[in-house]
Amino acid sequence: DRWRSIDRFDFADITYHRATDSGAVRIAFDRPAVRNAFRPKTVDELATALDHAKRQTDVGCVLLTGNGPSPKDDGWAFCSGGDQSVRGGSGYEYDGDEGDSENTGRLHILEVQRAIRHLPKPVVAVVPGWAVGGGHSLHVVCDLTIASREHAKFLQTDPDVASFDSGFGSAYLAKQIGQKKAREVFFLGKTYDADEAAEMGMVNEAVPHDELESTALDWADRINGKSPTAIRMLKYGFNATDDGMVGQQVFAGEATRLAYMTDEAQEGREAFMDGRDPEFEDVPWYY
Ligand code: 1HA
Repeated sequence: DRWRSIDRFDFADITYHRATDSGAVRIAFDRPAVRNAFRPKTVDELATALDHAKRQTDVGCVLLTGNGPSPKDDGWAFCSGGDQSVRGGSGYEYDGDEGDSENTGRLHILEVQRAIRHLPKPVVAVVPGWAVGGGHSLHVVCDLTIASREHAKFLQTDPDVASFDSGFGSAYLAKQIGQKKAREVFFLGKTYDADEAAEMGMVNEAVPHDELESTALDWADRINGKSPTAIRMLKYGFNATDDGMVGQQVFAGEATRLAYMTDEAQEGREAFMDGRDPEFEDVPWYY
């Protein structure tokens, strides 16, 4: 088998695997009976797994997918968005003692979107079935999307259930497929298959269902063969133009990291520690 389970977290709503022979991890929604809808606990687990994946310096790619098929009807899903059965007056609510003591409704899938956006390595949405509502928006924010030709279906139901992702889910989607198409996705709520979604530009490739996971792993292998610094700077460069000052901050942070690796930076630090003036005379003013 090409995957081993990462068991240390004891997740209930997701599964988390590490590739046995490459720097890829696989995070999967594991609520197939409800088309992999997320409840607050699911979102917490997703955030934990993404944070762990971020910190693995030998992991260069995250695959985000949905387990299936459903035990009820064999249906496949990536994710059907927020679990409507736990939606309360101000967001999605924990069902027990977990989470906040006040149990205010949560919309923290948006924090996960930002985690994906800022993750210093590509995240690939691997879509085996339905990508709907907040699940659709998650695939949109991922760096790449690969989808099952037979089973993947893309649908925006947000306005049907009186919800709206006016951030990445719609505005960033418009950057991918154009304004008219993005407004069609939200205002008409049509369902698109994988080939149509690829034609529109929100899916990179539609592949036979049987080859979905192996192709995704091949993509992860390709990414892992490239320069980590170059991939990271490219991802943040792609983001920066749409992310305002935060995009600049993230990109600049990586520039700072590179600068810290120079003799010049070492001299700055050492001079301070030695209590003397820094000697930058030998540093060229590059042009
Ligand atoms: O927009 C946001 C946000 C915006 C800003 C900030 C935060 C946000 C957070 C979340 C969201 C949203 O995600 S809003 C959009 C919520 N999602 C939906 O409106 C999708 C609802 N589901 C469907 O439209 C359909 O179920 C489906 C197109 C995904 C699949 O249809 P299908 O194949 O006909 O299956 P279906 O029979 O409808 O569903 C299978 C089972 O899964 C059903 O349960 P059962 O009758 O077997 O007991 C169904 O109720 C359940 N299910 C599916 N989706 C959800 C769900 N249960 C709870 N929540 C769901 N989202």
